[in-house]
Amino acid sequence: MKLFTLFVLITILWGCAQCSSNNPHPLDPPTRSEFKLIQTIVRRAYPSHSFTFQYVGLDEPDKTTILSWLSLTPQARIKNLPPRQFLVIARYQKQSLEIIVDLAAKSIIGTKVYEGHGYPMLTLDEQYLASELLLSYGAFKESVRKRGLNVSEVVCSTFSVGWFGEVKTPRSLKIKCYYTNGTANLYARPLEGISAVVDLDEMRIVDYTDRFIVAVPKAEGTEYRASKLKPPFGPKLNGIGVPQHAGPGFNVDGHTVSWANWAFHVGFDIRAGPIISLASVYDLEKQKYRQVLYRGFISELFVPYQDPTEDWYYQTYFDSGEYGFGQSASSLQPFTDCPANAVFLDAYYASADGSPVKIHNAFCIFERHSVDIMWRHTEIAIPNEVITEVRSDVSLVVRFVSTVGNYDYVIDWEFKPSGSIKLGVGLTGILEVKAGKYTNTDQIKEDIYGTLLADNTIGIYHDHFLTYYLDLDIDGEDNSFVKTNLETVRVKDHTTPRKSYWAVVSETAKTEADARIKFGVKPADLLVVNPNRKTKPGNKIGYRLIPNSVVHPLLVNDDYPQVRAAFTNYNVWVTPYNKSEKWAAGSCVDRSRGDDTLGVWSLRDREIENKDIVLWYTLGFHHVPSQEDFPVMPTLSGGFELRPTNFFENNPVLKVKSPKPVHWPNCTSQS
Ligand SMILES: *[C@@H]1O[C@H](CO)[C@@H](O)[C@H](O)[C@H]1NC(C)=O
Ligand SMILES: *[C@@H]1O[C@H](CO)[C@@H](O)[C@H](O)[C@H]1NC(C)=O
Ligand SMILES: *[C@@H]1O[C@H](CO)[C@@H](O)[C@H](O)[C@H]1NC(C)=O
Ligand SMILES: *[C@@H]1O[C@H](CO)[C@@H](O)[C@H](O)[C@H]1NC(C)=O
Ligand SMILES: [Cu+2]
Repeated sequence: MKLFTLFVLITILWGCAQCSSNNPHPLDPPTRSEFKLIQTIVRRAYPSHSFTFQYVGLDEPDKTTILSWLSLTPQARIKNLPPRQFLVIARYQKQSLEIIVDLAAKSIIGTKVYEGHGYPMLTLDEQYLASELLLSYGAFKESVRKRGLNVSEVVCSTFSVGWFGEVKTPRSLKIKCYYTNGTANLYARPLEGISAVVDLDEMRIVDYTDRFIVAVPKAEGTEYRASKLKPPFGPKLNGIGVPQHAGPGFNVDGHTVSWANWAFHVGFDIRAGPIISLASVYDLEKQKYRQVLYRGFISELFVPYQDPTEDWYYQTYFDSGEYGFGQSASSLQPFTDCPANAVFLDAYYASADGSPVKIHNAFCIFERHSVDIMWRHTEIAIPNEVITEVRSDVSLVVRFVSTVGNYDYVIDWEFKPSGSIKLGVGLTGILEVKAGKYTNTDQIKEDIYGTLLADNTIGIYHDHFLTYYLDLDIDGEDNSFVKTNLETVRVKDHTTPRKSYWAVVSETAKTEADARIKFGVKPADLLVVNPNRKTKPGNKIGYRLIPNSVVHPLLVNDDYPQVRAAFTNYNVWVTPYNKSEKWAAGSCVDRSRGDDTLGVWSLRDREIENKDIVLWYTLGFHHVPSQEDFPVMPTLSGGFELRPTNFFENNPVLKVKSPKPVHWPNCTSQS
């Protein structure tokens, strides 16, 4: 496959040449040199070693500033870049500080002590330090010895502790440990019965108990590394490549991507991960780009486990607010995570001491030749003629993978020439399991809160909720949210034999209360429309939400984790745009009490009609583990679609210029 390899290389080189840009964008994430400057400025004010950077991110300019900057000519944009300001959230002297740094002024322009409940995101550094503490802790070494194990084969992990009504909530983490001997699948071999609590501000163990012993599950059958697995191997799969002789069909200028009829900006945040901004689609008829999405990102991921016993009840994670979904990014692997025709982008975040850390290949961008049909029709009714018109679909995907401990989340933003944006979520990785005494379901007479997956191995039931922040600006900021319910109507005059039909009953949400939606049995179309713009036939132009993985939380509303995750109580919420309402679980989520969530803000019941509004959408999965999920889980996919609805005057891909057939170069496969 020599020839093929050659033009893949050309593709990759071409891609990288586009990665650096002289056209900075006000929504660009902090660069490596900006991180260094922020570090220097903040360190000057706080030279103490006990000062830690928990979060550093762009404090993005106001929307009006961005929109007026966008209206400038490209030359004027360079000269008039809005001031680069950044938010630093720090821990210092047992307080959480919110510091605003202005780079033009080379100084701190605001400092606030956070007075609310909860703590900022955990740094990787402090999690690592905390996880190491037990290994030299006498009582723990004794516990390991008692279990007949060797402490040199033990690794530990840190777990957020949540909030369960405590009045005092010191900043702390729980530690769980695993046995690695004979496997890389450490999550499969937990040391059950031991619990330890670390005070993070003091970085010491403040509680340790060893209550019971259960043998660690065996290593056999837990391995997932190809190099360690034993024959037989299979199924055998055939390879395929996508030759793109002319390189990718998209352009990446810094963080701005343009492709086919789309243009958008790809940002990165240590907490949110990918942020897509200013997505606009070219309208062939109007001969201009039209605004669709001002800003979209995953605001929070809530993962509550369903085992209420002592060692597990607290496991109710907020993967964004506690762990940092961006900080947990994995470097994407060419040819497997992303196809041969992908272009990669790196990302940076600040470590606990403020230094920039690079995540190599944090994003990949590629054209997906899905072999799906964009549209088609065969007409045989016309005499002496058969008409067949088919267009094959191609889309552009921005992919990102976040590995939060045991789980891997594959996040796709897919842009389609038809104007749709499809948001994909894939769950894979390794289950969190509990060690038990059982080897067969026949032996089980109690609730084990999970599925027996293998000898002594219980996959605990849990959920994954992902809450998306979607600031849609359909042809401008002032939008409305419209519910169109489909209602069954009984026919009253009996002029035909039909007894019923369904009709569309539309309702525009006036305030936030009208826009809290739980998907149920009743079908409804949910639209964000621009009530000030209509199509020629008079329909309001809009985009609609097509849900796919719909679930509702099953915990009671007054259970502590659910109070903290009240934003999952509805699948859809709409709020008026407010720059400071970004994080559905609140600004400081670790040990939060649920008093700063989307659920609380929405109680103000603000007006949302013909206003700049934000749509919040929660998708989810109830995960009842099955044996196929062990020892590593085949990807479980979900997602949703934002689809133009009376946005265009007609099919926007009617006149699409389809890709020409590309013939495979003459080469013989060696495999
Ligand atoms: C524990 O593991 C270490 C390193 O693998 C080894 O040197 C040591 O002999 C082991 N101890 C026991 C008691 O097996
Ligand atoms: C490690 O695993 C091997 C077999 O995989 C076993 O023979 C050995 O005793 C184990 N060592 C410890 C310290 O658990
Ligand atoms: C914006 O949101 C914050 C947090 O909910 C709130 O304190 C503030 O009053 C809001 N601003 C406006 C103008 O509503
Ligand atoms: C590829 O192979 C075909 C059939 O063997 C041959 O006719 C053609 O000339 C070859 N093309 C190139 C570029 O080598
Ligand atoms: Cu799961």
